This record gives sequence, structure tokens and C-alpha cells, in this order.
Amino acid sequence: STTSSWWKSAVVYQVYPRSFADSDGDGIGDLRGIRARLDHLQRLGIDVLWLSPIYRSPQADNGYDISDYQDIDPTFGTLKDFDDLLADVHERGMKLVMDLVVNHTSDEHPWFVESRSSTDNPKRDWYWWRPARDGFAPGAPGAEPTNWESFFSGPTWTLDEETGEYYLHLFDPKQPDLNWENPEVRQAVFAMMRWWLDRGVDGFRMDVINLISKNTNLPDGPVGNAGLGDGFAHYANGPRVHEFMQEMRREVFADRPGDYLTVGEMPGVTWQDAVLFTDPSRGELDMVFQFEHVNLDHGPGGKFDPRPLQVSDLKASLGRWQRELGPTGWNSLYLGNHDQPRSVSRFGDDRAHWRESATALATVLHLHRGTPYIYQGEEIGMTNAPFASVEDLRDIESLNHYREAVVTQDAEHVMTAIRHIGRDNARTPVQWDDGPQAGFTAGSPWIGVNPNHAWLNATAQYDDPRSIYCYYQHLIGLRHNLPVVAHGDFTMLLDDHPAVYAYERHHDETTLLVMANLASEHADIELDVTSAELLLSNTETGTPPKEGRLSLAPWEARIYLST
Ligand code: TEU
Repeated sequence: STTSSWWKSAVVYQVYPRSFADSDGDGIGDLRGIRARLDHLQRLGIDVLWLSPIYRSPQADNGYDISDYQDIDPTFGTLKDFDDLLADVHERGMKLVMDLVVNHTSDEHPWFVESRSSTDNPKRDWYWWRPARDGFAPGAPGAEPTNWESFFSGPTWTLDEETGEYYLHLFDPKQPDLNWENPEVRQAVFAMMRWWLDRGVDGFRMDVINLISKNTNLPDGPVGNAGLGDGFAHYANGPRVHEFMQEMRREVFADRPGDYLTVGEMPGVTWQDAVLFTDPSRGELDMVFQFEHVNLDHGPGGKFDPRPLQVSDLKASLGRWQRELGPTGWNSLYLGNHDQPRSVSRFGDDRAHWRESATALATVLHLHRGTPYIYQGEEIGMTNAPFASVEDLRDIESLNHYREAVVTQDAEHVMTAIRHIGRDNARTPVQWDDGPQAGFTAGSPWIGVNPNHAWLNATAQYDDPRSIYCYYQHLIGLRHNLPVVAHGDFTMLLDDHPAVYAYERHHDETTLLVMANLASEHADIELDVTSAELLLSNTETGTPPKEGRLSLAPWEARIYLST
């Protein structure tokens, strides 16, 4: 990790293996499939591949429920396939980062199987076991040790009939939370991390790592949905989380020279917390994934109660993180991942201005200060999927929500929200070509391919200089070649403009000026570019600037350089 800060000029690409490329026709992507598509990534210019979980898993949450941290799930291949992939990635000059899911395991992990076997099992304390609430019989309504609602609907506690106690799971009942208070748990996790680093991996993306330290008193939370409470304040950014991160850095990375990358995924993290997590002098993480900007369109009822997004809110939020975290720590920059809908459909206009809005959003994101993350398919402008009905869905979060919500709401209303914000939007197969199943599989895919692959696919874009893919190549090149992109400071411009996102980056004698119209109407702005050179634009016939005035076409983006 990382005295060298090599990741400041790097771009990371996230692969969701299940949906990337299938080599054996079983309809599920796999490691050999990824190996066969490395040209796509190398030509794009990315530096690091982050793999969503490929470990042995019952796949209740598509691999975020791990039953063996030191083996590959047969769906994805073998350890040999993994070593081959890693060797190929390294040979092409790229790095590979693993997903690290250690807030919880699968309920089928041997640790949990032992833990649940009896109240005096030596691993009992590796998880959070509690008796029924005082005065309640185990299993009675309201007997759960706390009133917390889980991320995937329903209570965070499940009764184990055998021992008569409840175990904690912030996510699905098949994802019991590890008890990080127990030093044996921490040592087991650190040993497993060292094992992967010895194998040659280049770092970790740490799943919900700010949830590992709970308030051990386990207080109830304020009551909201379906009579359940919000326990967030009691399990997120808990009292020992920084101590645990520092211990991990010492135990796993301290005596290991090398260029590693660590990024902590942290729902609900504030910029104040993020400063502490990423200040290099504290020895915790290189960067974190924050959620503020992807929660802006959540309504009072949460993510499945979406509301329209205001560009001004996006500017204010991302701008705040640039201003406050930028000087001390480091930002991760992302608009999409496997948990979020497609960025061009959510923040852009995927109908009338598909290409322009995809490239305008990419421009804004990639030239911020921080490390950009591309989610598979984003580099070709993949869109949300037209899920016809609940039968088309696969995601445990959406399915649980649907089941619960249709009790009180109109089913079509529930589907509309899921179509808009559901995680399966990001999980439809990567569209490689216009052939059967978009070239993803020779078999029948585990989730439907988006029919728009007839025109929206990678092959159609490689040789088209105006394509989204080629535009990303340029953006990545700018980060690699211009120190101002990696190292410059950040100043927001036109703060109050409702549609135009504009900012300046400074480094030594160089100034980069970035502007993008994030709306489907023209925008007139006042910015002086007369002494600057136009480096890149997503619109061919950009109106020439006049006396400090510019007119931007819908979703037009421009990057100027002056020295
Ligand atoms: O996600 C954590 C998280 O808080 C959310 O993104 C969550 O999955 C959901 O969308 C909340 O509405 C991480 C992983 O990225 C996700 O895929 C896993 O399901 C989750 O942790 C549990 O491991």
C-alpha cells in the first residue's frame, strides 16, 4: 500500500465475473472468459482490474456470501485458472485487486457451521449470538435482540432453533456478521489476506468495511419501515473501526514492499470520516467508496422510493468531497458499480443523447482529483434493462423488496422503482457483439441480455473514433500523461449554474478547465477560454468561444489546457 501513491494516476476497471464473459456455455461468466477478453481492457488503457468475488460461495448474494476464502467457486473456475488469469494480467502490465468480504461470511462457511453447533463451541464468539429479548420466547414476534432492519428487508436477526439463540446478519440470513471484537477473527482474516498477497494479487476492495465495528451494547434504532428500526448509527463507523484498519495495515501490509491498492467500501461514510480513513499518515486505507452522490435520488422511503436528481445537488456533493477530502486524503471516483443502476440511464439521457451524455458524465468524473473506477459496460454506454416483470429479476435485494412491498403497494408501481434503481440493471451480460446473447455465452444466460445489444455493443465501437469506448481511451490517456489530472488541485466553477458542471485543476504552471452541460437543452455560460487549447471534446462542431462567452450543446463536454 503505498508510500508511492502510484494509484493517483491509475484507472480501475471493475469486473463482475458472473456477467462479464462465459467461456464454457453454462450461462455464467467465468475466469477463462475474463482471460479471453483482456485485450478489451488493455486497449482501453486501464491499470487495475478489480474482480467482484470469485471465492467458493452458495451465491445467495452472487458471491458476497463466501464459504471458503481460499478457493475459487467452481462456477468461475479453479485456483489454476485464477493463477493463469493473474499471470496474464501482470504480463500485460496491469494489476489485479480482489474483493474482500469480511464483514460477514456465508452461513455455509465452516466457521459459522462450527459456531452455530453449540453455545460453548470455541467459534461461538466468532459471530454475534444473542438470546431472545428479555421477557420474550425465542421466535415470538418482536423477540429479536434488537429491532434493526436488514439491508435486504426483514430483521437483522435469525433464530437458530437448535441452540435457541439469534445470530446477527446486516444483510441476508445467509450472510452472518463476523465478530471483529474477537482477536482470533481478525487474525484469521489477516492470514487469509496475506495468503492472497503471497499468491500475487495487488490489493483489496473491502466490502462494507465500515460496518465491522458495532456498538457492543446493541441498542435499538428509531422505528421506521414495517415496525423495524434503523440501527445504522450503532453498526456503521463504530468505535473501533479505525483501530481495526490500522491493525490490518500493520499485520498485512507493513513488512511487504510493493505497489498495492486498498479501497474500503463504506455506506454512510462522511467526508470527515473519510479524511481519517485515507490520511496517509494514519496508516489505514488508500481510499474509500462513499455513497453521498448515489443516494441523492433516494426519497424519504429509501432507495426504492426514488426522486428526480438535481444536477446542482450532484455538483454540491462531489464538490464538497473534492474540497474537503482532496488536500489530505484521496477520493475514489465512480458513478456506477454492480449495486447501482447504469450511470448513463440514471444521470444521463440514454434515449435522445445517449453517446453525448455517457461521454459528458465520463469527462466530469475522470478529471476530478481521485482515482476513477469504470464499471464493466460503462465504457460502451450500457443502459438500464427493460425488465418486463419480476420473473426477469435475479437480485436478492430487489426480490425481497418486491415480496415485501407488494403487500401494501401496487405491483406495477413497485416494478417501476426496481426498473429505475434495482441492482440487476448493472448485472445484465456485457454486450460484446450483435450476435446471439451479445457474444456473452454460447448457452442460456443466467439473466437476460439487454435487447439493445443489436446496436449497443463493444465490437461496433472499437473502430469508431467517435465511440464511447474511444472517448474513454482518450480520458484515460489524459490521466496517464498530464500530471495536472493526477496531482492538480480542484476548484469548482459556476457553482450556481443548474446544468453546467465546470471546474479547474491547477498544477505547477498548468491549468485544466473542464466543462460539461449535463442537460438536454443548450446552455450559455461565461467562461474565458481565449488563451487555452481545446484538448478534447465529445461534440464535433463545438461553437467557437466569443469574448468569454460559450454556448454548449446538450451534453456537450470540453476540456481546455493552458500553460
Ligand atoms: O454493498 C453494500 C451496500 O451497502 C449496498 O450497496 C447494498 O448492497 C445495497 O445496494 C443497499 O441498498 C456491498 C456489495 O457491494 C453488495 O453487492 C453486497 O450485496 C453487500 O455489500 C453485502 O455483501
